[in-house]
Amino acid sequence: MIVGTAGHIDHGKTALVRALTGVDTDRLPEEKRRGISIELGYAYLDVPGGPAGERIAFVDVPGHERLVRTMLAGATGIDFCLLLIAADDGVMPQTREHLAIFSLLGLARGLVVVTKNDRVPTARVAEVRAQAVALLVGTPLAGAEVLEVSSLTGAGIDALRERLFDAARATAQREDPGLEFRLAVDRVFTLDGVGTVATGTVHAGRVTVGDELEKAPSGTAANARVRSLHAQNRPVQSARAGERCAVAVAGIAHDALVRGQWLVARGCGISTRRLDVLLTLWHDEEKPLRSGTPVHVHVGSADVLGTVAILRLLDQPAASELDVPLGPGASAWVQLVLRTPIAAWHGDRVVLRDNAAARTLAGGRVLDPFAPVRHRRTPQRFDELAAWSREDAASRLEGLIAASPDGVSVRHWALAEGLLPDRVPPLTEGGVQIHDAASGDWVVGAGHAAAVRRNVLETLAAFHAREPDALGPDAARLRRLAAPRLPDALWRGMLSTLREAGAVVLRGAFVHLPEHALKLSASDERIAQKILPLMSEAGFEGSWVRDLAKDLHEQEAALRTTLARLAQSGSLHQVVRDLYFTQDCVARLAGLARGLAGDAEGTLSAARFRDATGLGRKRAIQVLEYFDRIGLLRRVGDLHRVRSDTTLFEQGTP
Ligand SMILES: Nc1nc2c(ncn2[C@@H]2O[C@H](COP(=O)(O)OP(=O)(O)O)[C@@H](O)[C@H]2O)c(=O)[nH]1
Ligand SMILES: [Mg+2]
Repeated sequence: MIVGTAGHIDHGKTALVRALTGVDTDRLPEEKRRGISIELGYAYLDVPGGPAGERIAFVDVPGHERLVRTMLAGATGIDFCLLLIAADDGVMPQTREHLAIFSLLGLARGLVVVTKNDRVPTARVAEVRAQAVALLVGTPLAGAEVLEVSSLTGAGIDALRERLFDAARATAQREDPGLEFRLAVDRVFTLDGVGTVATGTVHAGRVTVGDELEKAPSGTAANARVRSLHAQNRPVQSARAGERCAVAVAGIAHDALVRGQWLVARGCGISTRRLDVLLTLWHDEEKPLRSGTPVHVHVGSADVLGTVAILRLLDQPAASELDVPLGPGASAWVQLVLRTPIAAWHGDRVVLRDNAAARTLAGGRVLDPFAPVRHRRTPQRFDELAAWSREDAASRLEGLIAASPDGVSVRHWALAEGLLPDRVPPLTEGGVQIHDAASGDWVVGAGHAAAVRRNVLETLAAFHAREPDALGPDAARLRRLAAPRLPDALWRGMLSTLREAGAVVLRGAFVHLPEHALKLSASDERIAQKILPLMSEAGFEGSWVRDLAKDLHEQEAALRTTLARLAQSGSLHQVVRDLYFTQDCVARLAGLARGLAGDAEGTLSAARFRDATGLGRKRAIQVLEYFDRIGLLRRVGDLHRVRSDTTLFEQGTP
């Protein structure tokens, strides 16, 4: 269990930790000289009779109003708070502010301790006690026990220690929700012979010596291996959520890691600049909070600047207009838009302070760390946020699948939760699951998948009715018509599911309903029989209508009509006017283009294509432009890329 102190400067926080543990947490020379705490201090206490080795960690925070930022870096992740009030002074500004912070962090476990009771008459202690009880009203700590102590005489210290032991025993029995490891870094230093050491609170999961970790926010991907560990100030093989931990890491220089960053299980690092959170404005705050307000955002041990965008006030169903402010004590879904990227996960606590870092305004918890830039106030998005608000992970995923017509990326969701994608709970609700090599698993709810299928089939039917002489739209066009917002991987998956089920037919670039087949006349068939061998001989060069007419002794105009029909039926391709290629030849050219554009460079120039095919420059360009037109390639400046959404000429596609 981690216990945090709270309270105004000079109210005896450091003295109390010393009385409880024997440790003076004011270690810095400046702290000694000025007699105040500047940095976070740590002390530990063994719990008798608890599970083997159970220990309490104390995080002693500075009380100075200028040091609330430091206080916050130590406050997130604690389990239990000791709110101190000196009997002589009574309630003071940072008593209120620290209480606000712990309340906004959602902390409901704690005690009030009236200190320095050796200094005042009993009547005064009773007065301060009454002040404390009144102060807690309306906070999660309302009704918490109030104890009286003197760190000078030791009165009341044993009783307080016993209370803490009881709380620690209860904490140790809590269940592990199965999240991956993450530690909010609050200090980094180097030790001779050990290297880089980062200390912080383990917010989730477990870590063991030898584990592979990474730094978050990710970006400058720095990988690390755990050399050795201390948990609650003792060398250990393994540490877990709710412990103060020092991790010696190999692979990260000490200056590459700072307070505010995280060490996380390999594969769990994220980086985000938009958080959708459930936010509550502190009930004692005088002014309402408006969209556009610049704020300090505290998450984990990080403090970054950002702005608030109110998405929707809660408990006020009608009010979703943009300019309705959040009143004191009220809650809302808001988006925090950050100036610098941070790492944050679902469920993480957030505290907002004003722009000048002088006042604590609001607090809440992260719903979705990958908040969208657009469509952030739509009914669908509100359904998603309602799903994110559910109690357990499996039910959140189910809710998201139900709320998202365009499917859910399981990898993305798992990252947001702080899970590895392969640890995702089994899905109970039926849905279409699609695996994509690049982006992992996707799920579309059964109802939404059926709607996409219906849409594709109806779009095709309408297309055939409108253009009976065309084979069908190409796959890229069909997607724009039928499912424009569906992610690439899902579109490809849905289309091949439809093909495998025989609901649609793919021919080269084109998609059509199985019952829609172009009728070729007997003379078309006869001509087709004769031209195919000639065209195969022509290979990558293609065949001109005029030359074919000459070779076959056919009328050029009649042959032109026949070839156009054969192209519509998908057995030939007209690359430029009057120049035709066989399906087989185009498939081979497409294979080359895919191969070349899929290599290290990722793009394809006309020159490389010319060299690979042996074509002249002009023809090579014509073929590439044809591939752009039918949606296999996309032109980027002078180069071409394979479109990520295309299924054209993939292996196994006719
Ligand atoms: N008489 C008396 N003095 C105390 C007590 N607790 C702390 N002090 C004194 O109050 C001053 C501030 O204490 P400190 O623990 O540094 O306060 P902090 O700023 O809240 O950490 C020090 O001079 C302490 O010796 C107490 O219970 N009784
Ligand atoms: Mg102190």
